[in-house]
Amino acid sequence: MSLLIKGGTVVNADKSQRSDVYCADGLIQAIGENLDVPLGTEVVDAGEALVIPGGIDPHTHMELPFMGTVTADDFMSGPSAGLAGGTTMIIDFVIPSPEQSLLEAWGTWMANAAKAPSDYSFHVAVTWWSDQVKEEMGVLTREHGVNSFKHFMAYKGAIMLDDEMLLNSFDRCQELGAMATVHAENGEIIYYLQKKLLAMGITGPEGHVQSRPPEVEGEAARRVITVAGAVNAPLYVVHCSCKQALDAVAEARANGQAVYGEVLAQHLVIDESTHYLTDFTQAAAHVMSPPFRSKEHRDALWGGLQAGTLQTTATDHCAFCAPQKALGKDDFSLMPNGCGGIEDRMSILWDRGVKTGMLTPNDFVRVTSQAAAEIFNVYPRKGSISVGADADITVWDPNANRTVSAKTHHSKMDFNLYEGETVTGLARATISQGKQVWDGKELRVEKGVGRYIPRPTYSKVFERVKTYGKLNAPRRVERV
Ligand code: URQ
Ligand code: ZN
Ligand code: ZN
Repeated sequence: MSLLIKGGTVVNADKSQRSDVYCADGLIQAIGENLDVPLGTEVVDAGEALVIPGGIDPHTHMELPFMGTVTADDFMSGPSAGLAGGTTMIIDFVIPSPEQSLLEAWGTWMANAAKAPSDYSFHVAVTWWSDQVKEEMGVLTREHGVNSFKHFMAYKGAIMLDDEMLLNSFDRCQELGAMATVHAENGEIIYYLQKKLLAMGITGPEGHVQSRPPEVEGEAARRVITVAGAVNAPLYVVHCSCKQALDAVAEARANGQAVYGEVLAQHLVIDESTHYLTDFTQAAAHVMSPPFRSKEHRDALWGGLQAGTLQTTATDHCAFCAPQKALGKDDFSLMPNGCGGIEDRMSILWDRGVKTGMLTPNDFVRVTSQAAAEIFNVYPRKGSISVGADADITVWDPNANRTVSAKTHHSKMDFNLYEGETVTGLARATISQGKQVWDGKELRVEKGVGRYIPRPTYSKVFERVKTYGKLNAPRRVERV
């Protein structure tokens, strides 16, 4: 199976060049002009389009059991929707129940993901703490290629961790050479405000956003950055949604701390007013955590992405349909939290970021693919158009446009955050493992050909944490 992408401009995060790309055996074999390729090689015409590394979405939840239901997209439909949008790899989450063996949960998620049509990997959530958890984290890094562990500071009474558990787990991450990642919202304040709002009779989706003001996210971000610094653990803050979280990440990075930030496409463009829509189904469809914010916050997030304070973009694709959201029809705190978006992330970033001049095409590649590959240590196998890299490639048409709709998207969700929006920039073709799986109109995916991608520990972020952090440089005084 060999394929030649002809006539395009190869765009990596560091440079762009007009080149053809020859793929065979699932790998990029040659990049250049007038390549000599075997007879029978399939040709994909990329004339005038950009040839970019397939998108990597470092934050998705396929088949996640959560808040009394299971997300609507499974490991076949979700990644297929991603392929139609130019995303060729996801990093999903194994989320054990408290007291559940991490290894047992690992086995469940690996079985679920076996149906995937494209490559995937897993962050593993630490949802409780014990010597067993500590031991299993070691097994997961040594034997299963896990190099990132997720921690939730929200969702009290479910998967929320306290500071002591965070310290234990972050210290273990540092010891193992693994990245600690975190959902930073103060779950105690949220829980308290939820009860107060419900007691006032505020039971609709508008209660969700009022129980999670940006200060609640900012406090958790600052606290978790301090916790990570105390044990010298590199930290990745997922779905930064507000100025307060962004400022916390920026300050930590300016202090030389190994802190990284992620922003979701939807947090860059969707407004908090969606939580106050009078149509319940529409308002409920927007319930995710952290909630959507005002323009001031969105402008700050765009600035953070431009400045490199935020390194990656993701979707947190956690799809619940209207009947599932209705579980919270009388009590917003029972409404399954999550929105979709895996198919639209790259078009949104191009339309609102590159077309408006906030991001260059090279930035676009960095924030949709390369940065995630580097941080989670699969670069340059993933996140680059380079000889020897996996042939996960998107032929990106910077001028074509499409109108987004749940009627035409490939997710199983009955709703689309960007419904009716016409966006410029789309995947004219998507290549996965050297095979064209999307041609701009049809998916040609094959169930189960996706591979689990192991991620080695000690990514380059660990080059910045060789010495102890400012908070705990150990020093001993010899006294006579
Ligand atoms: O918190 C998350 O990241 C998961 C449970 C998805 N839901 C959400 O509202 N972000
Ligand atoms: Zn989260
Ligand atoms: Zn999530």
